[in-house]
Amino acid sequence: MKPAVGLVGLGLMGKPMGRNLLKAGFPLTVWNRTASKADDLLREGARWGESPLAVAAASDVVITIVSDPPALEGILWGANGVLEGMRKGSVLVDSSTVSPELERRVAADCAQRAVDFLDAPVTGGTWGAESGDLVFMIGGRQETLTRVEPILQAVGKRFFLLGPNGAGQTVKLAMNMILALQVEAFAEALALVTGAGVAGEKLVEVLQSSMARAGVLDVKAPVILKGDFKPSFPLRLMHKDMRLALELAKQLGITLPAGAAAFETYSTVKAAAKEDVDFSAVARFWQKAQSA
Ligand code: NA7
Repeated sequence: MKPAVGLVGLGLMGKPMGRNLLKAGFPLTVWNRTASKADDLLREGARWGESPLAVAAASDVVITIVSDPPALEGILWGANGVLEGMRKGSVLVDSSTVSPELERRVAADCAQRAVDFLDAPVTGGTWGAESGDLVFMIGGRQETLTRVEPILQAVGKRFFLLGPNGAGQTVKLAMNMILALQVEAFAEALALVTGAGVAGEKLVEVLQSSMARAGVLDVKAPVILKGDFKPSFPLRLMHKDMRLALELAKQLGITLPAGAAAFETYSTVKAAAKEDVDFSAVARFWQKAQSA
């Protein structure tokens, strides 16, 4: 019989992950703060857990994927939280992007309860979540990964075990800093080229045929050229990840000058945004500068 899986957090990433777990035939219990976001999955065969605790109590393996550190602390340690409900010998997999330090606290609490824990943030965006092609960056023990890999195979294709708990988040924060800088670099170059009277499409054509090509720009360059910033990877989440990366650098006594400068730009665009936008909306910074 397939292990019972619990899923807490049905946002842009969590919901398609839930759908793929159901398609792969895992018995699935779900909880989300906004209950209506579970409706589709319940129709597709998931069971509703009355609380994060109830989800954990019904599951052999619990996956959590919520926005940020306060959200994760709330669902784990708040009233009727996940940790209180975890069975001895079960596994908690957290795929939220949070700080490595928070994940080490989660790991310590799990160890007290004889629960195994992996920090396992993902990359691949909503496309990867929908197609089941997410890439996992994992901190924890190999034997724990071996136990849960058949489940994670339903939502992801590559699983990188990077070190002890916290290592998954460390690499994830570094990865998102690279993505933020690549998109920002493109937005600056676009301002330069279009400001000089050359079409942005020409830049993209050359860029993506050159050594400077970036996979993320296959997706983000077209939306930037169209000015269509419907959130796929929301700016508020990228901003949170850059903040966490800079905080980690500070704790380590490392300076990240390009990251810090990009964070200023993302912060300005985020403060000016009236709606939830994609992180590629950072290009608005230069669009505004040019039209001023
Ligand atoms: P979304 O689409 O913003 O979804 C965020 C999820 O987190 C969603 O289920 C939220 O519930 C939940 N959330 C947010 N705050 C809370 C609190 N305080 N308590 C309980 N649940 C909460 O994000 P994504 O799915 O794109 O990303 C999820 C993570 O993966 C994030 O760390 C990314 O950086 C990577 P809601 O539906 O709003 O009630």
